[in-house]
Amino acid sequence: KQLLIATSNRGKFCEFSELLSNQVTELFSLADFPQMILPPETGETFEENAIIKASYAARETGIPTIADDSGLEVNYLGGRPGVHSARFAGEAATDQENNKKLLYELANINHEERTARFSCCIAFCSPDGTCATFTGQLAGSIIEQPRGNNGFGYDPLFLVTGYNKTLAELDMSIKNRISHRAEAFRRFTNYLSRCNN
Ligand code: ITT
Repeated sequence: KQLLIATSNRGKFCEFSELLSNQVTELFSLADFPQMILPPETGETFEENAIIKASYAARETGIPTIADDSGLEVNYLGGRPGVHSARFAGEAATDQENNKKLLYELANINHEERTARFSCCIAFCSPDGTCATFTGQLAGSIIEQPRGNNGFGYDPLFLVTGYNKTLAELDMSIKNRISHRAEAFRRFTNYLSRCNN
């Protein structure tokens, strides 16, 4: 079985490799197809964008593909940055710049009003264009100073509900049990095992 993980985000790719580590799958990444450029993410939902990425890559390569569209939804900000999480502070923004903008937008907002969630949608598409999607969420809140060095993106600012730690303070093995991406991935593997039986 072959599977392409269509993401140019290294943090996501590491998490998927770990999640897929005990599957008997020949894994491909976008590095195996350097000439391919994913289309712009013009969708308004995580699901639309995940399908845009996965269906394009599957059709171009002939390999069944998963793509992940994910982001942070902050209640006080009406769900922003949402689908714009990767580019919150601008087109080529770094994780640090995005985190800085988030702290700026939440300056002087008290702890109870800083609730947020991570959302993930994984699209699994075949070269013939058929797709299935799987979602996951993780509840938490945004702290005032970054904490921890693991993970990527907004992890250092995201205090996980029920843990006294940010996602960047948790080991990848724990993040990969509880995260939005892990939940969507579990639903994807359940689907695969139903299809194969
Ligand atoms: P690809 O489209 O190539 O997969 P991307 O980073 O552009 O990479 P998205 O458009 O889905 O992907 O944006 C997701 C952004 O949401 C990501 O860049 C982070 O800022 C944030 N994000 C998603 N999952 C996260 C996680 O587990 N931890 C921290 N931040 C996360």
